[in-house]
Formats: sequence, C-alpha cells, structure tokens
Amino acid sequence: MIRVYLGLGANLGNPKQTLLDVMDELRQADFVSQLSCSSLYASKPMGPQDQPDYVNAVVGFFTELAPIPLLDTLQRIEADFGRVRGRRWGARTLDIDILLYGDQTVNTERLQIPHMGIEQREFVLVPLAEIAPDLDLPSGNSVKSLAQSISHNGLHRIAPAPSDHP
Ligand code: ROI
Repeated sequence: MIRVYLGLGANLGNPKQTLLDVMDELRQADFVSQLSCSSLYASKPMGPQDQPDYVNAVVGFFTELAPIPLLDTLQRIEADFGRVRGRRWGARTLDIDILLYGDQTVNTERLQIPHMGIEQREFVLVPLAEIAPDLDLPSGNSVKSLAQSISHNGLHRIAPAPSDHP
C-alpha cells in the first residue's frame, strides 16, 4: 500500500459542496483506505485574476493502485463532477492533482509526481500541513516549515474537514 496525497480545487458551480462530495466518494471508494481530509480553504486564483476565488483542500489515503490507474480513476471522478449545466456545457468545476505518491517520482508526459506546484502554492501547502505536518517532501523540506514560511495570500479556512466517522 502506498500513501498518496491529492490536491482538490474548484471555482465554478458550488465548489464547497463539490469538494465535500468528492471527499465522500473517496471515503467510500474501494481503492481508498484510511482517508484523511483537510479543512476547506478559500484562495485567490493563481494565474489569471478574472475568475472566481477557488476552494481548495488536500486529502491523503493508502491505495494499491499504481500511478497511471490512479490517474485514470481520478480523471473519471473529475469528469463526473466537473461539469455544470449551463451555457457552456462542459465547464470544468473540479481539478484533482496527484501531489505525492509515496516517495516515488514519476516523469511521463501525462503525469509528473511530485506535482510541480507543491512548494510554491499556499493553497496546497497549508491544507497538506494540516493532515501531514511531519511529512518531508522529496526536496528534503518539511511540509510544516514550508507552510509556515509561505505567504498565505488571503488563504482562509471556510469549512472543517468532513467527519472521519460519519
Ligand atoms: N488557483 C488557486 N487558488 N487554486 C487552484 O486550485 C488553482 N488551480 C489552477 C490555477 C488556474 C493554476 N489557479 C488556481 O489550475
């Protein structure tokens, strides 16, 4: 079993509900063991500013899926959730990024692990530090120290993690 961490993000539709629903689906999925979920955070968009603020969270779990089957599975979940009824049918409302897959490195065209943005993104580091403060990244930096030293850029907690024991 490998411990994996995923970054969740959404800024269309009902982002908070989408992330709570994804956490619920993961908790019940047969490829997921011992799910832990961070709180939900509101964050300013990185990149183009003419878009709504994001809701971001991080989850961790054990899995027996190899990286590519895991990616395929998560992209199916993205497709299921990531569509809103509206003028632009097909607008993406959910992003799921594989941040870490144990301590393994993956460098293919489809998949790069560790995810390149981890150390620069407060909306990844802060929720990751909540569920895995003692984790060291492959760079050798601890998640807790990175989360403490990065600019929070308006990031703030908007909802608790869903209960571990529903
Ligand atoms: N900005 C924030 N705050 N959160 C995200 O999840 C996010 N995802 C993206 C880009 C457009 C880079 N900006 C983001 O894909």
